[in-house]
Order: sequence, then C-alpha cells, then structure tokens
Amino acid sequence: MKRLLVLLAVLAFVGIAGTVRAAVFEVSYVVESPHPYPNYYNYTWTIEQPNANAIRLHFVKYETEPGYDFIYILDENNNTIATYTGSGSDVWTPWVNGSVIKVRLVSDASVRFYGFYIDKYQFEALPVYINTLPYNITTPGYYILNVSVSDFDPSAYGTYYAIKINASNVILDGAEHALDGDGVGTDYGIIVRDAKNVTVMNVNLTDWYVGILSGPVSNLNIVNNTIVSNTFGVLMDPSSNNCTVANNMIKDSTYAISISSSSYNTISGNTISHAYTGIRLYGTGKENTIINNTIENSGSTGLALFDYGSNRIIGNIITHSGASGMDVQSGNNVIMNNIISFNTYSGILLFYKGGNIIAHNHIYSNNLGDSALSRWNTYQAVKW
Ligand SMILES: [Ca+2]
Ligand SMILES: [Ca+2]
Repeated sequence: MKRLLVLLAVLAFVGIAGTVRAAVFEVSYVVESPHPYPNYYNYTWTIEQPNANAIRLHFVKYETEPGYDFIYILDENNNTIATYTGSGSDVWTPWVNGSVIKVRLVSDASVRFYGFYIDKYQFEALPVYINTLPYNITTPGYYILNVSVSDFDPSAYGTYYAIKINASNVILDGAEHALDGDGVGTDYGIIVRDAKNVTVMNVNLTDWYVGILSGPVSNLNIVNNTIVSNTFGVLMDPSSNNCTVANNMIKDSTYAISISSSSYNTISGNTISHAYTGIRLYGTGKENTIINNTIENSGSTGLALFDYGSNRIIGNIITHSGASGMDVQSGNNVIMNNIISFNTYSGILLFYKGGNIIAHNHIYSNNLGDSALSRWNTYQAVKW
C-alpha cells in the first residue's frame, strides 16, 4: 500500500473537545481487496496515521454479495464502527476515533463480487504546540504557536530562524503570538523550504531581516499575518510557485513583498504601508496575479514589475508613493481597475511597452503621471 500525501488540503477547522481545534487533512492512499474476492475470505487492512485524532476512509466503490459478504470498518480496538454489504460508490465511512482505522472483508462459501477500492482518507490532526523556539518542523501536521518571544536572537541557539518548516502538508497557526527578532543580522522569522501545501497564518512578525522566507515551495499560503518592521516582509525566493499571499498587514519594510523568479502566485487583499517598495516582482517569474491590495506611502515605488511579465494587476489601490505608483519593466501584463493616485512621479511608469494591456484604471493626481495615458485610461483599454 502506498501512502501519498499529494493532496493534503485544509478542508476545515472543526471544533472538537471544547477549545481544542483540529485541522482536517486528506491523504491519497489506496487500499483494495482482490477483484473479485475469494470465497471464505477474511482479511483486515490497517491504516495508521500518527497524530490523528480521528480518521475516515473513502470508497471509490464497493460491491459485495448483499447480505452474505460484508465489509467492516473497525477502530484500533476492533470495535465495529460501520458495516457495508451490497454496493455503493463515492462513500465516506464514519469518523473513527484514534490514529488507526481498519477495514475488514469477510465472504461466505459462494458468490464472489468485486470487493472494494479505497483511494484516500481524511484525518483530523491533533495540534502540536510549539512552546520553545527555535523550532524545526519536519513532519506533516497542525502546529500551533503557543509562545511569544521578544528580541529573539536565533544565533544564541546556533541557527538563524525562529521557525523553519521543512515538511509538506503543514499548518502553522501563530494564534496571534509574536515572533520578534532583535533586529540584528540576517535572521529569519519563518523559513519554508522544500515543501508543498503549507499554510502560515496568524503570526505577528517583527524585527527580522526577512519575516517569512520561502522557496523552493509550491502551494504555500501566507495568510492573515501581521508583518512589521522587517527588511523584507515576505521574500519569495526562486521557485515559490502556485502560492498565495493574502490578507496580511505588512508595514515598515524595505520590500513588503518581494517575489524572485517565481510564477503563478496570487497576492491578494494585503494592506501594505511605509515600505520602500511595496510589491516587487523580478527575475524570471511570470503569470502572477496581484489583486485587491492596498499599497500606501511607499518610499519609492508602490508596485514594481521587473519580471518576465504576463501578470494580472487588478483592483489595487496604490497611493502616495515617493516615486511612481507602478513601475512596469516587463511585457504582456494586464493592468486593470486599479486606483493609482497621489504618487510623486507617474501613476504608471512604462519602461517596457511590450503588449501591456492597461484598461479602466483610475489614475489621477500624480505629480508627473497625469499624461494622455492617465486621462484615457479611466475609460478605455490601451495596449502598449
Ligand atoms: Ca459470497
Ligand atoms: Ca525586537
């Protein structure tokens, strides 16, 4: 049997046992009977998931001789939790408490059917509490930060981060605790390396060289964090792909969000203020979506597109930048429905005019930028 943690999404947060919270993960995992099963068959398969509070199995289908051959779902103590006979498809078993679930097939003396095919299971992960730092996450699961630190210096522990995530299928919930660095050296609040399907949420990060550093990663979700007073708020190193950075508050950074040679990411709903550059895309990245962010009071440029282009820049508010609202040095971007105003230089500074579609933006009150482009653009698309 092959266990593949290929799809381990956060399906839900459910309340169990009062204040204890659990995350539900899904694991691709095939368990099947012989097809057809023999007569006089009696076999039990055992599936174990460490740190599980409860498990349930998913039948793609089952077919047994109705009333004579049976599939039983058992818990770790061999209590029967469910019984199946006849046929069904796309069936979830009931939740079985514990870290073990068993499936047993029993047949009688005659008439053999297909049996069953299970393709995946779900489990509620028991939370793992992080009580001391630095902390290195190396196994899948649901981690809750249970401590705050102030002026933390990782070098005192021979390392350079407060939390490192080096495993796939991880949820790190900061629970609004603070990771505050000492503001000295190239130290990192949270590092996510060589991982897929990771969520970092509800963490307060201050005084780091980088608040959250990623790459190479995919399906990393950075959501609902407060990231203040770091050189880089979020730094996505090369090959941070298919990630989401959403609904974070990022303030007082040199670069609030910097995306290097990374593609297919969505940056949405972030509130960024007092960065030198609010959001910067550079290197060989492409096809990122920057949507519904607010970027205010940047020391220099609000949004810098220095990558390969083909990005979608939609619905952002970019105001009061020290230079231009947007600095576009890549092509084939779609720039639509943004409000770009009160910037010191241009609204949109187009260095590279290679098939950028600029449409229905509201560009006004920029000191240098209220040119023809600005005036047209409130109403119509322009391709440059
Ligand atoms: Ca039979
Ligand atoms: Ca500090």
